[in-house]
Amino acid sequence: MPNPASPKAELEAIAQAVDRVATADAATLAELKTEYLGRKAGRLTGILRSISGLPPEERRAVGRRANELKQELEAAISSREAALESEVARPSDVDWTMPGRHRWRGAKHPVASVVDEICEIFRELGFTRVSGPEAETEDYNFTKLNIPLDHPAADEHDTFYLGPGVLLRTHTSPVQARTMERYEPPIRIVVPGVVYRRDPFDPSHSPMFEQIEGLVVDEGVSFVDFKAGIDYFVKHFFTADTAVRFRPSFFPFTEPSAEVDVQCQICHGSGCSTCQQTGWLEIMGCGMVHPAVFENCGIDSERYTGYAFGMGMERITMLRHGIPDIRLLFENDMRFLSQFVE
Ligand code: 2NM
Repeated sequence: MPNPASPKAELEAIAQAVDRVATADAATLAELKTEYLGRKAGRLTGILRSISGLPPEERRAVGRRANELKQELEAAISSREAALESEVARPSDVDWTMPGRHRWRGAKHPVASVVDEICEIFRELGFTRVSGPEAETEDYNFTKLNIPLDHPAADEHDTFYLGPGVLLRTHTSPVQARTMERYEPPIRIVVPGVVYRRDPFDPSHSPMFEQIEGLVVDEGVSFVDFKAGIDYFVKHFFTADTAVRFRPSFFPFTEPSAEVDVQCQICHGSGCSTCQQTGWLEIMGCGMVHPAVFENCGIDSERYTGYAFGMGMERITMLRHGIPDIRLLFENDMRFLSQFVE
């Protein structure tokens, strides 16, 4: 190492080394260490050694600066050494290619999501979401709804009886009946809930399924209000350009009654296996509430009119997601359900 012309100039050159240390790789760091702090030929070592030979007026300033730099440089070198060491240690300590342990997150069942979505659409129209008991009486489940007990629906063959006159509700309509008994019109409610029917499990049936039924009761409610309400729902749940049609039908609790079809969401009306080549999918039953139902529930049928509707949630969930078998919605197989994590 050549002796510097001026120790001050050499010290300033050495000061640059601190920055180089900060980014040096292991080999460069070793070289820098020798170059500046080497016991025999280190540049800083040389300066420190030369202090006693300097003119007295320079000694103090050069000595202080040289010691300062030595401390700085040593600190920078050891912190860089520590950083490099931890980098080098990583691959041997940890397998960075190992998949992370993911945190388990629950999610809504696809049927529950559809129920919430539909209730929200009706909420926009002023409907309140209500619920009621799953174990019911024959009176609320059938009689008050204008379904005679000799109707096939009331047969033990179709209904789960818990005891004489007590059963698992076959629809959520008993909640509508209880609401009409308890509250003055205007009434606008949607009632989601599970219902029970003695059907065997197959690709399109389940003995327990989720339904939403709705009811509107007020003065002057007409078939036009009813069609507008259903149309609003369909266009918001499906798409704004989904065609809707009403087909005459029969229910004991409504008159007139209808079935609502929407344009097939799969083929858009041209015909496919989902819509059995008709281009239409049935999504709900509905109608104007039968005056006998109003009278059975304490509502003046001369003063009030109303409409009601009911739809199966599993069926609509299947349409929405293209699910081919209703049983998938009850098995709780995580490989299936995890596809619906939002
Ligand atoms: C449907 C179809 C048509 C309905 C009727 C009533 C009540 F209680 F107001 F009379 N609730 N729900 C109804 C009407 C349900 O489901 C396919």
